[in-house]
Amino acid sequence: MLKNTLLPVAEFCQRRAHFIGQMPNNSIALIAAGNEVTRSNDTEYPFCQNKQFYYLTGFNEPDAILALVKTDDSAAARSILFSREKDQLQEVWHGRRIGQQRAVTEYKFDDCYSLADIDQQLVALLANKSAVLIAQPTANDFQQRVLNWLAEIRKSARTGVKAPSSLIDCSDLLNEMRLHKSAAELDIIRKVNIISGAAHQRAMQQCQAGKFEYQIEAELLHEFAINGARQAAYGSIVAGGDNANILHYTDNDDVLNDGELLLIDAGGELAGYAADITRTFPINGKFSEPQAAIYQLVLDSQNLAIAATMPGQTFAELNCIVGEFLTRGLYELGILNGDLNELVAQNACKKYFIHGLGHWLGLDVHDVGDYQVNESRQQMRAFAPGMVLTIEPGIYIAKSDTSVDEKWRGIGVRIEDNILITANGYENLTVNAPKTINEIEALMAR
Ligand SMILES: [Mn+2]
Repeated sequence: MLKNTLLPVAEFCQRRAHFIGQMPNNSIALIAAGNEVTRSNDTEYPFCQNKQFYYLTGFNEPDAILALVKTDDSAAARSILFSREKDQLQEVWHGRRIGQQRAVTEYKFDDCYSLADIDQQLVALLANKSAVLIAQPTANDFQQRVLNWLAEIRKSARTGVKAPSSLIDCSDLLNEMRLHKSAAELDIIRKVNIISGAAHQRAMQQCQAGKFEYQIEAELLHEFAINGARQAAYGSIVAGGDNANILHYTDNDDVLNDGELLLIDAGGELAGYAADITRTFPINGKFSEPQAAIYQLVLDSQNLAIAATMPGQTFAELNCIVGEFLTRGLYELGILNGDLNELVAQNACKKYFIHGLGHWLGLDVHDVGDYQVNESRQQMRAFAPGMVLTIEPGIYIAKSDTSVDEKWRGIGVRIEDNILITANGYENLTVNAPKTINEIEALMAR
């Protein structure tokens, strides 16, 4: 295992070899690590590695650059890392560095050089190559640095040296690789789902009217961190009552009111991989009748979508299934009025189900990978074994919505699970976060 990655180094070597196999002949790919970002004066935000760089290296230091150099033979290609030098004083103050030697022995790069040598080395490596590949997203100044290296080579044009003529964004190649998870990646995603599910359980058990949203957030973060998921994968949404109707609510500073629902959308990050789970439950432990009606409708729609998840299925089709089901359900509850067939044809539930049904999940919480969004913006990508995605229907009725009966107002419900596509169907990775009304009420009664 490579430290902090929970993956064998061979997995990163395979990824580089696979990527190199798809690079054009006589090209070089330059993939940059993330940089540290100032939070306040001389302190930084917790470092988050650039995920494209991390995927190919497992190397977790800032500022490094990976160069994959391919001539006309993949077997002769070289993986070269540029990284920070060992520095006793810096390491005493700021932490240990891997250094160049261990980058070669432990991370299995063919060569590793100090960042101090990068200008000279890269100008030599880039000379007479046909193409340079970079991967978005990358820091803006990195693109400028690439252009500067190319300009440096052009200065020697009269000696016969030629600079690469094309600069290609290779993120599609990487994104496509990242969309299909390996067995070892799936083990990590399973683990972080269990940790995150336990955090949702803890939130339900600790919830009480009069507490503040941030106190429940603290319970989630505790459960993530104590199990090794040191960071949340994204800003936790802990939204009581009408706050649930703000989709990306992260203020988390309101008091929790008796009789209202609490929507929590939170997942930990383990070895770079995210979980993304949403649960909605009554603050006092018992669903009111209108809350239960909306909750059961959303849950039934989610179960319907999950049951239809299998290889060959698409988000577009699942959105249709859930759209029709929610529209019929809202009509039966008297929340949507008019001609049922027309409402279904218009997908009228969109008034209350205001986001898409789900997204890819992996190193990024909204993971990379083409949805094949066509002109009508339909998500036609066929699911295949090894893809991981979320299924997260929701119904949001704002407190200010006077078009519905008062009893529905201020109810916001979302239920989100993480689903792996398998050869025969699916595996629900979100196994320990209570979801039925009975399970939730039983856990909260204890
Ligand atoms: Mn999500």
